[in-house]
Amino acid sequence: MSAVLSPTALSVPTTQEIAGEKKMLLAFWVTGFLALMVGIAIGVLQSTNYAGIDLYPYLQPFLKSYYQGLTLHGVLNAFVFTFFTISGWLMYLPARELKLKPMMGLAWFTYGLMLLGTLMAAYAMFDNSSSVLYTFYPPLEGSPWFYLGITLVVVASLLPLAVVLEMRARWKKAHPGEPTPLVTFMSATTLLMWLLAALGAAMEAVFLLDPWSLGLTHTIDPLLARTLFWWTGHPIVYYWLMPGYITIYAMLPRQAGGKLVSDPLTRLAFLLLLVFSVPVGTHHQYTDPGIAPVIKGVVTALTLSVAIPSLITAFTVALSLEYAGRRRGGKGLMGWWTALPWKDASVAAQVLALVSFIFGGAGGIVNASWQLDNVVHNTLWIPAHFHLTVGTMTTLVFMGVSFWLLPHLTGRRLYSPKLALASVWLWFIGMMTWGLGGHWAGMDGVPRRSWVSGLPHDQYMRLYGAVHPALILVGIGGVIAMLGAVAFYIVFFGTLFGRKDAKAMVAIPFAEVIAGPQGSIIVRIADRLGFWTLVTLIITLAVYIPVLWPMITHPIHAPGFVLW
Ligand code: HAS
Ligand code: HEM
Ligand code: CU
Repeated sequence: MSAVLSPTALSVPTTQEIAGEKKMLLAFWVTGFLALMVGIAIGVLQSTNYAGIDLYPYLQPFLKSYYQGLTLHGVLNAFVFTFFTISGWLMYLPARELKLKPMMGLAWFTYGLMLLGTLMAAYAMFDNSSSVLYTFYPPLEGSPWFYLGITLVVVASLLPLAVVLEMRARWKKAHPGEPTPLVTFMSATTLLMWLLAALGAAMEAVFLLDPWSLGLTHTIDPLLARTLFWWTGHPIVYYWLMPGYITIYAMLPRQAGGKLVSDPLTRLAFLLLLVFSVPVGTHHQYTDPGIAPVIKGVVTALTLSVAIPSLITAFTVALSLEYAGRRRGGKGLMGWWTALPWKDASVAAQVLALVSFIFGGAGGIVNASWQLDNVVHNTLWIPAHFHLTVGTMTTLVFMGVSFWLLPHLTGRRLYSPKLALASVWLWFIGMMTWGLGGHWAGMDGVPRRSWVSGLPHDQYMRLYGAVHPALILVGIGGVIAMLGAVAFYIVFFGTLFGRKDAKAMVAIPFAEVIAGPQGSIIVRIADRLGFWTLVTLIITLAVYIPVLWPMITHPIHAPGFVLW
């Protein structure tokens, strides 16, 4: 061990300082989950819509149209919930792992800026001036509050990178030659990936959307805007996934009663996610004109590569869980599976999220395959795919994390562990049912983003009667998941406002590893984060310059539309 602790380089935070850090994460976590609560309440209206039940006439004047609701649902769930929880999580965990004090001023500034941006965008969505959906494709035109608000949220989400890199640098100084501790490594790679990912949306916002919505420019280029959006819009899904993988790799094995099998393989998965996530955004544009077929072919291959780190994850995590189950006395081929601590709601949430992700990931591989995507693009298959990924793999994992994190942060006991467990199963069953119905209906051509229940009933049945059973499943699944959410929020608030209990103060369940980082070449290579960020930037530019060049040299000038 080469570590010579230099007291000037490392000052361990005091109990009082740790209490301040807990308050910081709690603020991020609670704000994120409040946004999710509103988002989920609207989600159920969308699943009943597909089942043929139109609830919007009863919601006047709060939600003027299906599309206002859908914009709120997408933005609050996919952006606000994720950005808040992830930002707090990725700053807090390295601080605890490294036993260092983060730059708290910057952490709170991140929170304030993100909140300001959220309030601006929320105002523009609630006043129905910006029902442009969460992809905000121009030439649909929302208000400047919306675009400026989203811009601030994205800028704020980049600041935690500085907080994490600063702590890592301080730690490295005191531990020369040692690899970055695992959770800090995972947090830093996630945020470095996100830095490169966010460049696309940042360019779209600053050069196209913000000046256009402010009236400084009068037309917009929809194709260029979409392309820049998807530069960010694909890798954002790994920004949602990787923070969940941190708990799956680094905590779940211990919660389940075992150990993580391999530290180097974990780092390899994160390194591959860093390098392959960013350059593949145009797989959302297989049907768009103006992008050369050869590029779409290259992007197909690159997209299939980005599934590899998740396949590594599937095997590494399954082995870690098997190890845990066998330690708990599980025998035979699958005895380890039933021996897992299924009564622990936090474990059940994460394992069930992994099960749903097998289907979410398989659907992703279908989408990635250029020809197959033509069958499912813009159908209900796509939302079904991402309710198993971000809607379950991210959301259910973070719900599960809440069950130990809230007691850890507040010193209050988890309110009703039984109800917590029920909420997990209801969410899983609900989402799997909606996922099944949505994939099925999508294959039969039911479009996404369609207010189908607004049609006269005979017309709805003429168009979609043949797939009505699938659409009923979408409706039923949505209602079951919403019941899960109700149970979850009772536990969430019950814990937040519950009684203090000294025994409730659980420690972060960092897992031990079987194969550690010592002597591993992968670990040594992966730790050169600056180098890998540069490699990723070069690959991204190599893919995007040929995509963007014809668009920049042949601009489109479209006027804006307001369709609502
Ligand atoms: Fe995706 C569209 C391709 C993963 C989210 N995706 C979307 C959209 C969203 C989204 C939001 O190529 C829609 C955007 C919109 O509104 O238009 N996606 C992929 C591929 C993957 C993938 C190849 N997606 C995700 C993740 C998301 C997400 C993760 C959020 C968190 N996706 C696409 C494509 C489109 C797309 C196209 C555009 C389609 C179109 O036409 O518009 C891969 O990363 C998936 C790899 C995953 C796996 C699964 C590994 C399994 C694991 C679980 C193991 C289980 C265990 C439990 C250990 C290969 C890790 C033990 C259990 C036992 C039984 C033993
Ligand atoms: C879209 C239902 C939770 C993110 C949809 C759609 C339905 C739905 C039916 C498709 C709407 C359409 O294409 O017309 C639900 C239900 C939920 C739920 C019933 C829970 C009870 C979530 C969660 C997330 C999420 C937890 C993410 C964290 C999204 C996004 C869209 C969407 C990003 C796409 C919006 C768009 O196309 O503009 N939801 N959802 N949903 N959902 Fe959910
Ligand atoms: Cu994608």
